[in-house]
Amino acid sequence: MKNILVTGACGQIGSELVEKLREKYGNENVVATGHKTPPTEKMRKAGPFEYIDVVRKEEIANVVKKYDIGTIYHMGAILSAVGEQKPQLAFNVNLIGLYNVLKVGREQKLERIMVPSSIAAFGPDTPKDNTPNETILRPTTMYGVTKVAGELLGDYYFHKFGVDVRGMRFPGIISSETLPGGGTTDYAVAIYYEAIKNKRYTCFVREDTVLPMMYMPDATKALMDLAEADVSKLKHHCDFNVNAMSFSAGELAASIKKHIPEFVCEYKPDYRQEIADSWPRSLNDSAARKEWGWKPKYDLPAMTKDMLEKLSKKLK
Ligand code: AKB
Repeated sequence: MKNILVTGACGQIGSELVEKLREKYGNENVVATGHKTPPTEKMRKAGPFEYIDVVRKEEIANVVKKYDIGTIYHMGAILSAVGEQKPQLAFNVNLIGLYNVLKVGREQKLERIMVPSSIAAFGPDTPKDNTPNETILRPTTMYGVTKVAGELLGDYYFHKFGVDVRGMRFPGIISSETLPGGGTTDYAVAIYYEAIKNKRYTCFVREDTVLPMMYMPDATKALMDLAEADVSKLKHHCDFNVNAMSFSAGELAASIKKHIPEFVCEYKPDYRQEIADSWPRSLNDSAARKEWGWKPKYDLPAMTKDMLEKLSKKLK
């Protein structure tokens, strides 16, 4: 088997994905790459690390050649909230960056490219509950626009050039290891940190805002399972809905309060409310379940218990 490269390896999903991939395929066989954020001591010591800017195609091409890469997990991206403030940056990183990865994939005949999409591919006209896999894709954020275009580009490369590109539409991802940066669903991570540190949190979306979410162990498993799925069973490629749990900000606060009774959450919606309101509340993921056996493990109570245990130790 050829080696694996992860872009965005110092980001929220990338950092945990690198660990899981190294556990499974061996430390030396998984090359972590980042743009500006330096890797943790642990990541750098465990295996190879390189800096690349995905906007520069030759930087990706050189690292792919140097390490005899067969699979890229392309996790480097600008998220929704930052994307609204810096649309040109989001366009460059998310779209030009992806296009470069796909071009390198074609030129160097990579075995597989994994590219996450997002619930941000949907928009205010999309059905909000049990959102079908095939539905209206009219996002109202730059991030969402790049995600729809990314899904289409990936499918185009699969059908036109035979590059095996795969991906799923991730909901908000919650993890105890690395903080997300610049997303609309970041409140669902910050709330746990603040509950432990200060017993208070001011949430930037309304109490009744319901969004789909997923715990990180399910997210890394989804990526690795889809990467290993039998291609002959896949009817979809870059646009699988994956559902895990849905809850309102108020329900999230209540689940924390069960463990920390003195915890108080206030709600002061800001510009991110409009973004959250444009996204679905839950997804129909029957295609992912049928085509590659997707099945999440964590619900809200199980996630809250695990998050609070892990963060209490970490923040001691
Ligand atoms: C964001 O909030 O921008 C991301 C996402 C849902 O893709 N977490």
